[in-house]
Amino acid sequence: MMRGGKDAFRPRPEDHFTFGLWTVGNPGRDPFGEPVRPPLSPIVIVRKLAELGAYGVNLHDNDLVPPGASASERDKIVREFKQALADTGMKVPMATTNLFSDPAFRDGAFTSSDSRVRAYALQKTLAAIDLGVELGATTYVCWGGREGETNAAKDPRTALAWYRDAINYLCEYVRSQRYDLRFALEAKPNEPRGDIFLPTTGHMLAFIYTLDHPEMVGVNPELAHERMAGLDFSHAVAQALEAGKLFHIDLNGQQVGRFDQDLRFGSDDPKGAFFLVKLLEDAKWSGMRHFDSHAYRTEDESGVWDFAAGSMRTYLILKDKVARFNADPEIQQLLAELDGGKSSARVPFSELRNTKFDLAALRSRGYAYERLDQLTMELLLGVR
Ligand code: GCO
Ligand code: MN
Ligand code: MN
Repeated sequence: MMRGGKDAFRPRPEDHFTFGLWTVGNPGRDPFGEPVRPPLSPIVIVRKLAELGAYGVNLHDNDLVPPGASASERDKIVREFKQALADTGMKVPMATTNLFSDPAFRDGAFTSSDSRVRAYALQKTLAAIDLGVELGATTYVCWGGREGETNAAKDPRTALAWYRDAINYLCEYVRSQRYDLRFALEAKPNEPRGDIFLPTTGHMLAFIYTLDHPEMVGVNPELAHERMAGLDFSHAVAQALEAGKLFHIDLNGQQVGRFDQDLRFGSDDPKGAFFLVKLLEDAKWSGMRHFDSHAYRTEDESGVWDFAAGSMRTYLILKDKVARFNADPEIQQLLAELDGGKSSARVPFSELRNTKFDLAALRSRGYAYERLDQLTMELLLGVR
């Protein structure tokens, strides 16, 4: 449906927009500078995002419970956080573990050369799974931010086997607890210095089918991560959708060939963002539209909320453009004219062997993609 009226692009919980506590909570620290914003408490984040029309928040264990908190401190924090969720109707659909901040993970977590670190990473993840499930999460993201720092130390095959053992162990834990939880593996090609094992969504998909319980594991593709590798994000997401493996998605903005920028969704490459929204909406994907991005370092708190509101608004504007694209007679006419015959996929080999093709016609035809693309651009630029 195309939207009209003055609240046309106002987000609502049914739109399934979520933010990480770490995204709006990002204080603006970067490799060259200190934080520029004071920390925001998880409760303030929940209340403000609810006001803006989000569906929920996602979190790493330590976004909510600081490392080293005692059991009673943990329980108090969780109780107060749950109260904020109940007061606002906000949900926690996804949870994850911080396996990258602690210096213990300097050689990775599931692929650290030190088996004690690998065991500690699993112990931390079991506790974080319990926390996520307690908050209602049904998706658990695994992102290996520090897996793969240097090749001198280990055979990558060994590291991948450790990685596999870890995910298998976690699946076994979830089964033993009878949790309603699925894993979503998030690929990223590299950090500023280190490479990361399983660098793209395609690598993750191949890896999943080597696990003990592939049915419990899907992917969490991130726009910025595929773009960093110079890839077309929609193609990665389409492959995941087709395989029934799109369990979650991280939306943001990113220029090709840079380290991750985590820009506001659609603020870079709006055309790519449009085709992504088109893919998700045409597929009627029912999952969460999660924004894994943060405000410019120039911003104060009000700029952070402008960033959050803008992320959702841009998605809804693009969704409206998708409806216009799908209803545009000229665009639809061009699409309808594309195919000139029947597919050979199922015809008997003998029939295909004897088919006569008008090769002169096939060789000389034009596809009118210039017109189609220009019409798409005019629609996006607001003159159509
Ligand atoms: C990054 C990642 C993270 C993960 C998050 C959830 O580049 O820093 O995208 O933001 O998504 O840790 O696992
Ligand atoms: Mn990222
Ligand atoms: Mn991410």
